Amino acid sequence: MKRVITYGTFDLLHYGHINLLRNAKALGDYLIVALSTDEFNWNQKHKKTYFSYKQRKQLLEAIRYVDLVIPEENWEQKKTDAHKYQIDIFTIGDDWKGKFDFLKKEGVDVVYLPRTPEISSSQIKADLSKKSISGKTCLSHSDIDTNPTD
Ligand code: C2G
Repeated sequence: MKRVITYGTFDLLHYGHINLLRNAKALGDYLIVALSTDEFNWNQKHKKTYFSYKQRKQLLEAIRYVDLVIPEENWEQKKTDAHKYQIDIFTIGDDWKGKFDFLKKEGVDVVYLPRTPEISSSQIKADLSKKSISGKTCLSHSDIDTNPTD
């Protein structure tokens, strides 16, 4: 059984995250998601999430591709996680390309998956605050002129 792990905040879950999780699961048979805790997000990633760790964990556990959700509490745990969970493949979006190649030395394959370009949690927050300021009726994401090369 091929065991895959990926890491992230997964706030305001969207189809870019789902694409990543589907592609990650397709690399093996069992997918572990190491989900950034609220403390790690705030203190190390300087991200203020909309949903708490508990809420983000609940959402991820409802996704058919996800087999186990564990906490990501620091940048350094990846090496120990690889051994603790007997990981065969580490994967993450290619916005991190090259950053985690050191895991190859632990006998782990490292795969950078294509990121879905036009969507992000911060983009969602920006669009929503723009609309609330303009007082316009709520548009869907597809109504918003997103330049796919952004
Ligand atoms: N992602 C994606 N497409 C998007 C947005 C995100 O493929 N449009 C991917 C990211 O590349 C990442 C995962 O979805 O693999 C989670 O993204 P984030 O929640 O933004 O996580 P990040 O801040 O990249 O945290 O130790 C690693 C970090 O915890 C990664």
